[in-house]
Amino acid sequence: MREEKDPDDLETYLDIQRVEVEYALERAILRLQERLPEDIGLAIQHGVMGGGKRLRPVLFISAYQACGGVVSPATYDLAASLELIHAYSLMHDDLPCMDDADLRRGRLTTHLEYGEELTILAGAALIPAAALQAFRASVQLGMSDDRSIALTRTLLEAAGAGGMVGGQWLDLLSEGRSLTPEELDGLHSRKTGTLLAASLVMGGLAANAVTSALCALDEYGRDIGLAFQITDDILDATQSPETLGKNPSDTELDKATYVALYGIEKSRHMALEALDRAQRALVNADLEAPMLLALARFVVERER
Ligand code: GRG
Repeated sequence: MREEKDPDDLETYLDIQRVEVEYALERAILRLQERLPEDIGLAIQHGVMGGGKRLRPVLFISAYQACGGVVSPATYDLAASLELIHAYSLMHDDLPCMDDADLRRGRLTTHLEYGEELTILAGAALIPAAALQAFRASVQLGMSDDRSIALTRTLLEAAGAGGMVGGQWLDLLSEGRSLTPEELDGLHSRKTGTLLAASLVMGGLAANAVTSALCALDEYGRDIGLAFQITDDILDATQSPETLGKNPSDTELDKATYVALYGIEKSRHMALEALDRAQRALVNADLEAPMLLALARFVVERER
């Protein structure tokens, strides 16, 4: 007898959402490849399609559904805009002038396959492509001009100076230095937390959610961002390259991490506290979001 899968089960939900996100990513890459030389197109394909948890688009879709949205291909195009930004950040983060990484998601990094010049161009092409895709898909979904602009702005602000790029700059400055707890939180809330929180808020905006729901999603996003980063530091300190799909690098690069500042046990405890706060933010706002509750737990229980 064929085993029926329970669609409310997180694993099944993740599988289903990832397939749709990957279709949307393929559509986005094809659009880019039509306008770019073949070699840059291949570098883009390598950086975007090489596996990955697809956490940001899945968070977007879960928030969208929790706020009453009904998914369509345009919803996944919107969700995929987050992954385009995420993919560029990993491609550039792995470059020799940044973290100088040779493995990502169990494969050689994009610059080792296609060279630094093509990787820089491919990553750069993804940034405006993501913004255009977010705006175009918002219009396709019938969102008002105000909401479409707010959604695109949320994406770009999270990716920019006040978010991911600013956090990366702080990260580079922190190499070889010890940071205060406040400095460490500030660095990671910008580098990792803003894009995760933006994924949730964008999902709410796309579903026309009320302000109180948007605030709860933002709060949830910031706390799972913190839980995600602490877990990332724990995994870097405890897991093998085979499990991680990349070489652990925090010690080698002398990075300021939660593990370095607090140790493994305290870090685990802090991740669980952030998970608890994230879940309570949704419950307090009366947002019925079983998948978001489960995803918060997934963020701290993942093995890669
Ligand atoms: C402009 C040259 C230049 C560089 C900027 C913006 C930037 C490079 C880097 C951002 C820093 C960064 C890579 C943040 C994300 C850190 C992080 C925890 C990545 C791992 O995310 P996962 O676990 O990865 O979601 P998967 O592989 O599952 O997609």
